[in-house]
Amino acid sequence: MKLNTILLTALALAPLSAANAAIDVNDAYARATPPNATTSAVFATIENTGDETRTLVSASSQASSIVELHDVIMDGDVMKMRQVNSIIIPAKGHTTLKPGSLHIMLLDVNTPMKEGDNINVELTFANGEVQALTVPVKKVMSGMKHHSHH
Ligand SMILES: [Cu+2]
Repeated sequence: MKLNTILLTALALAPLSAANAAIDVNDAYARATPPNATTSAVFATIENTGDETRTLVSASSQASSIVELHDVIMDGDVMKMRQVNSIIIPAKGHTTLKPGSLHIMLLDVNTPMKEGDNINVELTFANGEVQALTVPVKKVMSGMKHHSHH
């Protein structure tokens, strides 16, 4: 009864972890890179429908060999980005990554990211869960003061 053996093996390998889909990532987008720029950022609303706090501990992308979690702080009148070790998503709540606030920083973009492109982003949580995303690239105002060059 070889067929039965194969069927049982397939059943045993079926995923048991479908219940942990507590993280929903909505409205994700990445900032298109200006000419000659090698940095970009990814923004999204990360929703936690579960009963336990989730902690985002790292992110990665094929679009950039260096990816960091960043926050923006005010240093006097100056907005500064700084790396953070983790981003908390409260139970039954959400955390918004947006310009001028928390974001996923791409620090070594190897190929220019143009509006209409998609990049892959993987989010790793403290419990080992990995969320793979396909993120569209959009043109975004920087959120910080900038001057036009004329
Ligand atoms: Cu940053």
